[in-house]
Amino acid sequence: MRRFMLLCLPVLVISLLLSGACAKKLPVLYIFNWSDYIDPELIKEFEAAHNCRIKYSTYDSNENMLTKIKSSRESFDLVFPSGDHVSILRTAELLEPLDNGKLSNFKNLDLALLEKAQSFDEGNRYAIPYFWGLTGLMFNKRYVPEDLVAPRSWSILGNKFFAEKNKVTMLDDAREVIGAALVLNGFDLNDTSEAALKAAEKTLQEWDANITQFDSDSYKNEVPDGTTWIAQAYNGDALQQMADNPDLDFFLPVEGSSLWMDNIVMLKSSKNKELAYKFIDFLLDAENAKRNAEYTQYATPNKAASLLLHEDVKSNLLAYPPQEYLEKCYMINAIGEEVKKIDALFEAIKLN
Ligand code: SPD
Repeated sequence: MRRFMLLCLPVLVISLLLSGACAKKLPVLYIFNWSDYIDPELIKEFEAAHNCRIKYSTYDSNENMLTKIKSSRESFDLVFPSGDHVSILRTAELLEPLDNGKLSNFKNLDLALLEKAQSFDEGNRYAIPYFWGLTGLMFNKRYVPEDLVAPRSWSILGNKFFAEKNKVTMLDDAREVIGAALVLNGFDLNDTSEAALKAAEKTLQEWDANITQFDSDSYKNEVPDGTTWIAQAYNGDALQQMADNPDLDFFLPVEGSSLWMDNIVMLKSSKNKELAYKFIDFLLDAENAKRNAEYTQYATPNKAASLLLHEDVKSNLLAYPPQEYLEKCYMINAIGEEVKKIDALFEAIKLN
């Protein structure tokens, strides 16, 4: 027996070494996306189908994503910025122009939405629309009385009911926070005129008396567990929580809101462009895009997928609001150097 073991040992060592070498050889795709923004099963299926590994990291704001991409030595293949940040990344020459001819499922995208995407990506050269959405207010019905939310207005954020309670949060997103105050005051959320920002500042000072924190992730747990009673929230994230918790609700404020489109972009520094194209095409497949939209609860720009959506998903007005509501919303545009005024106001409010 001992002799047999001794004979087998070298064979065992060699095969272990070989299997290690093979595992090391698996191609790796580095993906950097918003948190809770993909069906994890799709990642596993892509890895199995393409015999590769996906190294998946997440962020909770465009600003954090940009800082990490610019400062980190880690390099990503695919990133999922909002429209305004597609322009910023492109101007910084960080994006690879895409050859849409390599994407057999590109044809599934809604032409009207591709047209809209041209406001931040002329000629649809760098960005593939991923999901679109709106921002509103998510609340816990156990703590916020119905008569208080009944007007369905942004102004609830300044209501005296919340004074000294530490129960209100807003997103850690300058464009969304200042944007909400601008929209409440009847301005376009891309307006950086003195009059617009003065009005927004006054409103934000009133809200700030109630606001505990600016954070784009924790509300997803804190509104359900009652740590926070009302939070500015992205619609799909709120719908994910509402799916299994009847105490939660969400509304799109009557004054209007932000409207954004997040996109898949390939970084120029990507080391695995062919595999990255395969992953984009996999996400654009009608059935995969349908599953992804039903999992994340965000609105899909994939027309073929939207035809397959479950009726309850398709008819949800919080994800797919009627045209008359969309007309009251503003796309967050890249506004160049003007954004510094918005950032400065946001920093001042946060420091208050
Ligand atoms: N959990 C996914 C959140 C995606 C939000 N993206 C849009 C941000 C626009 N300011």
